[in-house]
Parts: sequence; C-alpha cells; structure tokens
Amino acid sequence: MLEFLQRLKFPLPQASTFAPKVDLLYDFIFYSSVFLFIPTIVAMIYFGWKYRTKPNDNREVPYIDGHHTFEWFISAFVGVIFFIIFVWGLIGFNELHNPPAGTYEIGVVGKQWMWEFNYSNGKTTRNELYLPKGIPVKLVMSSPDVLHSFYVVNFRVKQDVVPGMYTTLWFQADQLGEHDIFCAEYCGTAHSNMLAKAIVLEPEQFKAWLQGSDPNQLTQLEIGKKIFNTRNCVACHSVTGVQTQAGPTVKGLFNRKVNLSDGTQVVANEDYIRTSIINPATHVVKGFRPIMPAFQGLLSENDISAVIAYIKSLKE
Ligand code: HEC
Ligand SMILES: [Cu+2]
Repeated sequence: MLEFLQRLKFPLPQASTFAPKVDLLYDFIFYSSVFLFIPTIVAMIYFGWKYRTKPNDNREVPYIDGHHTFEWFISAFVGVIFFIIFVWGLIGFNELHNPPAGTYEIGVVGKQWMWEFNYSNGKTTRNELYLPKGIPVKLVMSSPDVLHSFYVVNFRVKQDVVPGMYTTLWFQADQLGEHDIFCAEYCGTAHSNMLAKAIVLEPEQFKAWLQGSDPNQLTQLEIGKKIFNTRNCVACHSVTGVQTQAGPTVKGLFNRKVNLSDGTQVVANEDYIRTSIINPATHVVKGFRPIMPAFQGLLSENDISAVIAYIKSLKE
C-alpha cells in the first residue's frame, strides 16, 4: 500500500543518492499536510451541517470570542512542523551544495539549444552525459548566451546555468541506464528541444568509454583520409591506383618495394612513408621529379600517423 502511494506520488525512478532523501522530505511535507487538511475539512463540514439554519429558526447568532489556549496550541503545533521542515531542508541544501572531496569533474556548457559535456581528458560529447555509477560527480557549468537550467528529474537535481559565471552541481548516480536531462529555464525558440540524456555506466565501462574513441569523433583512419583530401595530397597522389605525372599513387604503397632515383630499393614501411611526407627530398621515387613540398612542421605527429593509417588501408 505504501509503495503504491509512493509510486503514485513519485512515478519517477530514484536514480541518485539524493533522490530518496529529497523524496522523504517531500513525503513528510505531504503527509503532515494531509494530517492537518483532513481533520480541518471534516470539522468544517460537520459544524456547517450541525449548526445550519433550520426552517422557522429565529435564534440569534451568539458572539464567540475564540479559544486562546486552542489557538496557541494550533499555532505552536504548525510552527513546530514548519521548523522541522526548515531545518531538514537546510541540512539537505547544505549537502547538495557541498560536494565531497575527490569528486569527478565534468564541464557543462548549456547553449541555444544543446548541452555540451567536456571531460578531463579532452573528450567532448553533445547531448549525452556519460557518468560512472556510484562515484560522486561535480558539474562545472556555464553558458555563452542566455540563462539555462540543468535539470535531471531522476537525480532530483536542478541548477541554473548562467552566462558570465560558473555554477556547480554535484550528485552520485546509482542507477544504470538512461535518464532525461531538461533545460528548465525558458531560453528561446527551441527551448523545449534542449534535451539530453545522462547515461550511467559501470565505473569500468565508463573508464573504457572515456579512453576509447568518441562515437562522434573520427577514427584515426577517417582523420587520415580527411587530411589527405584537405591538405591536397590527392592533387598529386591518386588513391585509386591511377598513375599520373604529378606523383606516384599511394594505393598499395605500404610494404611495396620502391625504386628510388639513386638506384636503390626500399620497402615502404611506416618510417619510409613518414620521411617521405615530412622531408620528401630524402628519397625521391624513380621516374618522378622532386616537386613534393615538405610537410615538416605542417602536420603533427598524430596527423602523420593518421595519414599513414589511411595509406595502409589502401590495399591493392
Ligand atoms: C605537388 C604534388 C605533391 C603533393 C601536394 C604531395 N606529394 Fe607526395 N609526392 C609527390 C611526388 C612527385 C613524389 C615522388 C617524388 C618524391 O619521392 O619526392 C611524392 C612522394 C610521396 C610519397 C612516397 C611515395 C612512394 O611511392 O614511395 C609519399 C608517401 C607521399 N608523397 C605522401 C604525400 C602526402 C601524405 C601528401 C599530403 C600531405 C603529399 N604527398 C603531397 C608529389 C606530391
Ligand atoms: Cu536552455
């Protein structure tokens, strides 16, 4: 029965350590209101019925001065209940505003109209907040445009996100799965679409996710392909096997034996490809003029590794 009432009042999962505590305080407020409401209404109806005017009733209404003892009692009683709620709320407020030491920090940017999450290792996600289960997390939030409000009902937490300052929020999620994130402050046309998901993973899973590749991030091979196209390597090197005057095709290059203009032969391993990119003059391919620009200092080591991964994938 109690559980049924519970579900009737809070049909939402209690997915953080705060949730049962917040719900308990609400329970107290709810039941003490019921406790005062029902006798008041019953007494009102009963007296209204008992002292109603009957036909041919010419009695005069007597003047009643009230009952001081009862009034003092009822005021004190309600006062005590209010005081309990105040102290209880204050304790909860303190807990919600003082994260324990060693929380895991995540940066949050709320903007028209999406949520962006920045993790310590440089990873960024949009509209998906990944969280470790059972570990206290602190969000450091800001906004580049207008007021927003970060609200996760299942965690029972809500905090304004304010332009020009950082606001913080902490909680400890303890239920695996997805939980809705809302913007709870009207912020313009698409305010109601400013939705995101909190995705709670087991700590090991979270770690693996954090270190693994971002679902929105390009793989190394895709990055390599992008560089190859945007840095105009394709202008001189075909990736389809077609040979041109401009430069040798890179299709099937990896591990191929390359004849150089000085008469020697080398195997095109990672190191050869790397040198060919940063300093092409080191070994010029037979039959080609040394017209390739040196990319030393223009591509980072990561870029070069990515390009090599891409060239490796272009098998014959
Ligand atoms: C202006 C034309 C041109 C551009 C642009 C160019 N290359 Fe080259 N590249 C050449 C030529 C010509 C050669 C062959 C002569 C030599 O080895 O220097 C070559 C050689 C190479 C080789 C050795 C190929 C083999 O068959 O042994 C690699 C690898 C290579 N380039 C990669 C790249 C990458 C990666 C880029 C873009 C970041 C690039 N090149 C941009 C013209 C170009
Ligand atoms: Cu908003």
